Amino acid sequence: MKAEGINREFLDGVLTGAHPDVYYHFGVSSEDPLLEGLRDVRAIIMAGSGGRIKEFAERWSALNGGSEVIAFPKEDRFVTRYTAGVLFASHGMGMPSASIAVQELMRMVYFLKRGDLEAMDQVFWARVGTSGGVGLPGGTIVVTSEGLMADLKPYRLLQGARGVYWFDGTFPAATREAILRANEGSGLPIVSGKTIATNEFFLEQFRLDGAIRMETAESKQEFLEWLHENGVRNIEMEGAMLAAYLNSWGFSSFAMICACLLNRLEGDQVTSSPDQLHQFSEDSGDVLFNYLRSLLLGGGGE
Ligand code: R2B
Ligand code: URA
Repeated sequence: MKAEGINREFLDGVLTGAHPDVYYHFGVSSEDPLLEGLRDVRAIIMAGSGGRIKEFAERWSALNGGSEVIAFPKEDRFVTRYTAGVLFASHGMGMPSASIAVQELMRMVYFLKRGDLEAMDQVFWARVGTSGGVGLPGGTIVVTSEGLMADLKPYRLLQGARGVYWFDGTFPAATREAILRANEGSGLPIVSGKTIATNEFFLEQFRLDGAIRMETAESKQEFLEWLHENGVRNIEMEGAMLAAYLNSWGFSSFAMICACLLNRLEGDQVTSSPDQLHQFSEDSGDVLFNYLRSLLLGGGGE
């Protein structure tokens, strides 16, 4: 962990009881008795939609002998469940939404682990999601090596008129390799590579089917081929920020696992059938669960 990256000026006052921390978008605070049940958290799993979070929590509970599932009271922003050492939380779509979830969850981990950096570093983080494949067919699952923005530079934010805050979008190699190992023999189509996270589904992904169109068929193809030549294997909307923020605190174990819904070299619209989409989502969930089982349950079948 990197102590210097942590906002201790604010967070240590929460530990001493000088003031509470209100995780507003999750509808809980550090004074909420509900959080006492989460002290043993070992993994934080994020996904875009609340429905997926509920399914993941039920599945993990079943694998843990029907462990109690704790539901956070507020669900109008993010849906959150905790069971058997794993906190499952939705983050919505895009980096503005997901950054709120990630920052509040990081603060929560600091509180839950009482600022103990070693205990915090035992926590595994992952986002499981969907993406557009770059040269990969629908159904392929990408475990990200590095998260970048659409210009192949790392995540950054405006620092007022003074410049930009830069971040590091690398995903830890050891975690990625452990995920691949946990899935050996699963038959699932898994690759690893760089992922770009965009601020928009249409324009920054060079789609030609948005309400607004900025590119031609040629410039779109050129962009996607440039990405491919630079090792990018998929496009989504959160990964660059996720890695950036977790690296700021120096977490050593986090990953992103995304199913490709389509091959962007071949099209823009998501035309897979509901059954296919369901299968893609199941497969990326399986990749996560194969790893979670090996990490927290010592392997074993479902
Ligand atoms: C993947 O899918 C969503 C857009 O459809 C977005 O949250 C993402 O990263
Ligand atoms: N999510 C994205 O952000 N882009 C796609 O093409 C598919 C899913």
